[in-house]
Amino acid sequence: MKKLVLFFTLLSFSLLAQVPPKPYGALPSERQLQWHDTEVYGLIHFTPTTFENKEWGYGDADPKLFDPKEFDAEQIVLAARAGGLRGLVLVAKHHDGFALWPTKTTDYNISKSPFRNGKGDMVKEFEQAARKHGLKFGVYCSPWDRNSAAYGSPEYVNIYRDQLKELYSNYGPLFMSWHDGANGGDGYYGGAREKRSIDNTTYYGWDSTWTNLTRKLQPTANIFSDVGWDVRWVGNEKGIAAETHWATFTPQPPKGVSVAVPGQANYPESPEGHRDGKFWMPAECDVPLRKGWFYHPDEKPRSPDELFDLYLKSVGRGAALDLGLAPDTHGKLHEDDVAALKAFGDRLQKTFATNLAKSAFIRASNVRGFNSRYGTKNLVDDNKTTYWATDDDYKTPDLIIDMYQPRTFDIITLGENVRLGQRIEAFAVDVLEGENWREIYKGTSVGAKRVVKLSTPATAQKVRVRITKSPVGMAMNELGLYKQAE
Ligand code: FUL
Ligand code: CA
Repeated sequence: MKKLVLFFTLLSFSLLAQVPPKPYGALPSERQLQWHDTEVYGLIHFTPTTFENKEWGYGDADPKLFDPKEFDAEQIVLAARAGGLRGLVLVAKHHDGFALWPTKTTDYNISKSPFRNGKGDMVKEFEQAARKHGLKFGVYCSPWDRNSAAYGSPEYVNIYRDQLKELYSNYGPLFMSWHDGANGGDGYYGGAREKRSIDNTTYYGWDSTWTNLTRKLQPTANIFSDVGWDVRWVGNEKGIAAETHWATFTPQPPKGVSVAVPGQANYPESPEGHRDGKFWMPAECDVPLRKGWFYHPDEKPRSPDELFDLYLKSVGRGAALDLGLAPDTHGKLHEDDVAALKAFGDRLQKTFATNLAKSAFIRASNVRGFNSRYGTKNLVDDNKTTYWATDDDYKTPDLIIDMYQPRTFDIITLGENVRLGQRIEAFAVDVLEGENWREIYKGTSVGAKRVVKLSTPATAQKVRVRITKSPVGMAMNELGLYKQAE
């Protein structure tokens, strides 16, 4: 009898150890998980506005102006790839209303330009070049249209939806459908040259557009706007998320409005998001490589140092970096931009080439059910689906990383298996000096990825990571110690 009890006790114990941790809070969809893996991508602005040297085209530029004689989608895609970018979102139509594809919805499109003798489709060229070189592809189609005579009327909303339909139907699976929040003002409007304002809480009917078109025709496309649905705007165009970044968010409608709609988000809360927010809606940090979104000859690209810093403040906070790329009037990226991207990409690659934790012995204060399936080896196997987990009631564990000899590092990466939600609220890192642990960093949220940069490099044989606050047990899939490359 006693033996039987022991047998069943052991059996239930080992079965329990097989059970994965319960998910916590709002969870990402499969499409959002794919987006998290993209990390750094680009946003391309190129229309007649480039040839006018403006930031916002008025909508009256002669299509004949659009004549990029040396246009080369592959040159742009390869420069982006060298920069470590894994996707490209093309502005297929900006506020000026000029469509880069031969659309049936408006005459104001690429077929009226000298580009490829009016036979060109730039969306197609970008799409094919991106896919050829392994980058994901997405589109931005501006709802505000300063060319359209119909802008402001219900008819225009149908035109806009037909434009999306074309973009969703002819360019393969998209990873993003990007929707900006610029909402009316003055423009050409078919020659009326006047100011038109719309009520952005009702005019575009986003709910129906996204439900009936985007989700149906492009189920893989992450819908981006200042209030999601899949990815939220970070609330600034500096490319920076808050140091504490929650991937969860509850878009708050402004005072007097009952629903949160694009262009109406409560921006001050966007960089940080909401702990225990209702939806998984991580931030995208968008920022142009130069000063403007469009190419201007007198501006310069950001330095590799600045770009690396932006990476730390976006991807390194569990968000993503969307870098604006601006082809010049030849139809290529300027050589300065190509060089800046290459230096940034090299810096990323060299910095993250050697994870010092990989050849270390990592001891956890707790492993779920003593089960090696949840062991610490999962932290350094470059596989996001495997993870170190703790018992449910073990919420503040620590990890000791023994590198067998003193090593110098200044970057620490942590990652959570976000399929099980965003769990960690605070953590700290120590190094062993003689007999004593010295704290070298204290941080908050982790999420899909956390990249900590120490202000001064640390040298130690043993490093300790302490989870200091979490409502549930751990599910961590990544741990890294690196030395930043110069
Ligand atoms: C904004 C636009 O007004 C800018 O021109 C640019 O396209 C930026 C990415 O989005 O809403
Ligand atoms: Ca792993």
